[in-house]
Amino acid sequence: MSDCIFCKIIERKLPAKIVYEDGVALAFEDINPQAPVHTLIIPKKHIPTILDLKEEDNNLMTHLLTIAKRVAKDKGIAEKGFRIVTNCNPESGQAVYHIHFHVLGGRHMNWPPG
Ligand code: DGP
Repeated sequence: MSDCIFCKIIERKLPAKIVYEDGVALAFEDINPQAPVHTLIIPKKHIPTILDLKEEDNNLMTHLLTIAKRVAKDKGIAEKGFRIVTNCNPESGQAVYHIHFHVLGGRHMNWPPG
């Protein structure tokens, strides 16, 4: 989608520190990290929010979780603990309307989240 920041990162029209890529997904470092590890996992397919998912996207979303697991292991936070977050719509704080998982770790996570 032409005005989507994350689509521009996929197309290399915007720079990002990419840590993983395959045919359907991309992982890159968040520009405004909220923890020592803060990586975003996105599908290459433009899907605005969780509410827009279709049954045909089930495998894709599971694949994103597999990448999140891989990122957590690669960054050494898997055993200590980490958090996967996805925001949906304004009250959640969603700023970029291209589905993404935040992988956060490297510090103690509080609950409830802010
Ligand atoms: P959310 O609020 O859940 O939509 O999270 C969007 C995240 O995207 C936020 O943590 C900051 C990050 N972000 C926004 N613009 C850019 C960008 O241009 N590059 C990178 N690497 N991250 C971005």
